[in-house]
Amino acid sequence: MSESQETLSNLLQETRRFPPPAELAESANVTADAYERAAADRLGFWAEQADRLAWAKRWDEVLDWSNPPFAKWFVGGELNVAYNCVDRHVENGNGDRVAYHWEGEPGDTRTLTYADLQREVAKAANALLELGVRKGDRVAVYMPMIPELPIAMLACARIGATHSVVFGGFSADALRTRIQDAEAKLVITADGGYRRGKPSALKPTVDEAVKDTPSVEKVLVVRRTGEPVAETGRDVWWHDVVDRQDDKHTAEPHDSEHPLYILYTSGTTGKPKGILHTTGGYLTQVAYTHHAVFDLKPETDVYWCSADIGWVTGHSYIVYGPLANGATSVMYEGTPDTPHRGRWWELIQKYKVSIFYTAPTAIRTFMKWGDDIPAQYDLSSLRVIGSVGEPINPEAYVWYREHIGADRCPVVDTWWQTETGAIMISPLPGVTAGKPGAAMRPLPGIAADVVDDQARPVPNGGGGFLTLQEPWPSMLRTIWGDDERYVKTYWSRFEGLYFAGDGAKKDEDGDIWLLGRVDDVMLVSGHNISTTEVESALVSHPKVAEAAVVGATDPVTGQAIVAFVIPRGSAGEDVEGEEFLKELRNHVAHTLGPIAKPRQIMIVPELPKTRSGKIMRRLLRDVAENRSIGDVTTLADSTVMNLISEKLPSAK
Ligand code: 6R9
Repeated sequence: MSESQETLSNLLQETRRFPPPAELAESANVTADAYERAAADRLGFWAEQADRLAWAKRWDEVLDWSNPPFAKWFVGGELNVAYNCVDRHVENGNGDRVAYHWEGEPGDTRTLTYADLQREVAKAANALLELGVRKGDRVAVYMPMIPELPIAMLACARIGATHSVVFGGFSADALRTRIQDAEAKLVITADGGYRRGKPSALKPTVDEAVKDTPSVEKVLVVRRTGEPVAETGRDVWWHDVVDRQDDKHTAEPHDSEHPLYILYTSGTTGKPKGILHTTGGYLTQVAYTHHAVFDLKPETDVYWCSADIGWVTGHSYIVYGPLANGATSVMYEGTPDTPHRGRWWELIQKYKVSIFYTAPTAIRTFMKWGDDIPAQYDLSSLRVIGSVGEPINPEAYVWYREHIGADRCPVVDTWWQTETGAIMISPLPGVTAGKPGAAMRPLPGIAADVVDDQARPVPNGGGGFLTLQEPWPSMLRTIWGDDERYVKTYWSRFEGLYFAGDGAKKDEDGDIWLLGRVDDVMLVSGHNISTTEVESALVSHPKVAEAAVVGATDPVTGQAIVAFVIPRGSAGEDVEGEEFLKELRNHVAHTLGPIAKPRQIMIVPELPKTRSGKIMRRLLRDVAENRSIGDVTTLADSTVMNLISEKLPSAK
C-alpha cells in the first residue's frame, strides 16, 4: 500500500479563530489547568468527577481494566441514578427549581419542578413494581417527546430495571427486533404524539410489534393525543395505573456496574447492536461533560437540547446529564417548522434559553430557509451553542455563530457516539479558541489520537483513523448478549485501542478535525479524500445550503467524486444551469485543489438522511453508480430517494 493510501489527505485550510469571550473565560466552570491535572492523574481526575454524585457506598477501585476490553468503573460503589437526578436536588432545597419547561407541538405546556418530578417518578416506579417489573428486567420505551418519557426512564433506573428506548419514528419491525433482543417484559408507549401539526399514532405500531414478542407481559399506554386505540388484553393505561400510586418511593442503591440502559444503533449492515451502558461511570461522565462543555450554571442557565430522547444525545443531554446537574431544561415535542419556520427561535426567546445544543443537519436546514427567520426573534439570552451528530462544515459553524450566537457565543462542536455514552472531543467554551469545523481536543481525562494503518499516531498535519487510547467512564460495556461482537467491532482493528470508525486529521497545532465515517472515504487517483472536506468546500459557496459527496467507481481514477447539492433558498433561478455547476466545480478545485474537483454535480431538492439526521451516502452511491437503490428502511423520509431519482433519470 502506498503512503497516500494509508493516511487521509488533508485538503481544507481554515484560518478563522474565535477565542472565548472574556467574561465567559473569567467565570468558566472549567479552566485550562484541567487538562494538565487530568493528564497527570487520569483516574484521580475521574474519581474527583465521580464526587459530583451522591454515592450510597463509596467505590473500592476507580477502574478495573484487568480483563480488557471489559471495563469496570468505580468498582464496589453503589448509587441510585434517579436519586442523583431528582431527589437529592429536592433534599438540597431546590425542589422549586424547574427541571423541564415542556412545550407540546400544538402549544400546550407543562412545567415540572424537581419536586414535581420526584413525585411523578416515585409514582411511576411504584406502578412498574405493581406491574411485576423487577430489578434486572428490561423495559422497552417507545414514546413521543412528552414528560412521561424521562419519567419512565427515571422510574426504570430507580428500581434497577434496564430501559431500552426505541425512537418513536421506528417501524414495527425495528421495534420488534429490539424488544426480542432485549427480551423486554414491559413496553411503555403512548397513543401517539404530535408531529407536523397532526397526531401521529404510536400504539398501532406497538400492537403490530408485540404480536411476536413472548417476553412482553404488559403494555403501559400514556394518553397524549386522545385518538382511539385498539385495546388488547395486556394493555394498561398510564392514568389508571400510575396516577393512583403513592408519590413516595425509597430508592435503593444499585451497583456501579448495574445495567442502566440498552440503546440500539443500526450500523450500516447486520442486526442492530444493543449498546449497553451502566450506572456509576456513565452518570459521572455525562454530568461532568455537561458541566464542562456547556459551562452550565444550574441556578441561572436555561438549557435546551433539540434532539429526540430516542437517540443517545437525548439520553445523555436531555435526561441524565442535565438532571444530574440540577439544570433547568426546555423540552419540545414537535418539528422545527410547525406551525412556522421560526418555532425554535420563538422557544429560545420565550424561555430565555442560554445554552442551546443541536445538530449540523438542523443548522444547514435553517441556512436553507434563510437568515431573515432567526433575525425576527430575540436570541440575546444565548451564551453557549453546541453541535453534535456529524462534522459541522466551517460555513455552517460560522452561520450558526453569527445568526444564532450573535457572533459572541462560543460554538462547541462535540464529537462522541452512542458507544462512548458522553462527549469525548470538544472545545471548552471558556478555554478554547474555536476553529470552525474542528472538534479540537479530547476533553480532560480522555485519551484520543489519530493513527495510521499501523496504529502509529500521525504527525501534526496528517490524517488517519480516530482511536480512543484509554478506557473512559461512560464507555459501552459490551453489546447486549454478544461480547464477541463487542470485541470484534471496536477493539480488533488496532491492538489495544478503541476504533471509532471515523476518519480524522490533526492540524498543525495538533487539534482534531473529524472527517466522516471511514467507510465513506473516497480513493481518487491514489489519494484518500474525505467526503466531509469536499462537502464543506461546496457549502462554503454562498449559493449552497447542503451537500453530500460520494465516490463512484471510475475507470480512470479508481473512484470519482460525485456531489449532490441543495441550493440555498436565496440562490435564485440560475442554479439549474451548466454555468452554475461549472462554477461549483471550480470553487471546489480552488478551495481544496484540483484532485478534489467533482466529476459530476447534481442539484437535488433533498438528501437522504437517517432519522437522527445523518446523511446516508450509501444510497447516493447507488445512484451515482447507477445501481438499484439498497435498503431504505432507516431513512427518515422514504420518498426522498424517489424525488432524487425522478430528478436524475440517468445518473451517468
Ligand atoms: C452522538 C451521536 C456517532 C457518529 C460518530 C461520527 C458522527 C457525531 C460528531 C460526529 C463529527 C461531530 N459524529 N458527532 N462527527 N463531528 N461533532 O451522534 O451518536 O448517533 O452513535 O453517531 O456520528 O461519525 O461516529 P451516534
